[in-house]
Amino acid sequence: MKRIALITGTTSGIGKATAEKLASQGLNLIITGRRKKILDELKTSLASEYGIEIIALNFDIRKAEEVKANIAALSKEWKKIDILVNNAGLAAGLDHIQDGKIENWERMIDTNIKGLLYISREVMPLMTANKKGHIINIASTAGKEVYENGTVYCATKHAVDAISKGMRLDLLKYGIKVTSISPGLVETEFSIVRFDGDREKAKLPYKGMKPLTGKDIAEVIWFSLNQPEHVNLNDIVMTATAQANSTNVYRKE
Ligand code: NDP
Ligand code: 8X3
Repeated sequence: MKRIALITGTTSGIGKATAEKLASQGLNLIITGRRKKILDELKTSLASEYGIEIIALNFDIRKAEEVKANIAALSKEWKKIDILVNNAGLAAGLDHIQDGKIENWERMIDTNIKGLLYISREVMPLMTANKKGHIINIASTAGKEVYENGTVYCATKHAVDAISKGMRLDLLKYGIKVTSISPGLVETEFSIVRFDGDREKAKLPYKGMKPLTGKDIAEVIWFSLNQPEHVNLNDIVMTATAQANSTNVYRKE
């Protein structure tokens, strides 16, 4: 039986690279995102290139009812989800907390914390019923330390860290693995979203250094998924060679 992986946020970046990697290894996929056209194109291209079965679910992860309805509508066979990659997320803005926009805070909290919880709440009972599963939560170095102007994004990723620890405790007796992966700078659409579409500003975090790519994260996800049954990778922090932590990046002029 082919494994089934549900990956959230596959319309770009880490999620898209993960979908490509897992499809190339023959897994059947459930891919998700809000941008329907991109999602449907990815579905068609992965199905034709790798001959896998694939379902595209088009919903906003901030809406609990949409999340619930989409998972509930899966057939019995597709509900046998082996792998959940909680990837959908974003940063909005880079401001001192005293100047922060409440709408940005709500977007980040609703997506990165509440959205991750909503989809996990629907998928975890399917895994506990099968007494197997692997949840990969995409956290961040921002979940390990706080940087100036990033308080609320960092808070959401600290929450993801806590959720991973809690899932590991509560799911322990079901044999479900929980892996948290915390990347540093990865060049995706992340920065374009953070700076509200300003592509010039979005390049600045990567100036003079070679950041990680979505593919780099996908490779580590794949490695985590292929450990022997008795082995779980709990907590992986990965950065570009030029990055020591959230604030120390070596940049060539
Ligand atoms: P991208 O912006 O390239 O991708 C984000 C994905 O999340 C998109 O597919 C987007 O799909 C989806 N998404 C965002 N909001 C929603 C929503 N409300 N409902 C459904 N899907 C949503 O960024 P990355 O690939 O870089 O980010 C992926 C994850 O990695 C995030 O959790 C991010 O915090 C984390 N991360 C990123 C790092 C980086 O430097 N890039 C470093 C560390 C962690 P759509 O817009 O179609 O809905
Ligand atoms: C994304 C990486 O450094 O912008 O989580 O917070 S950073």
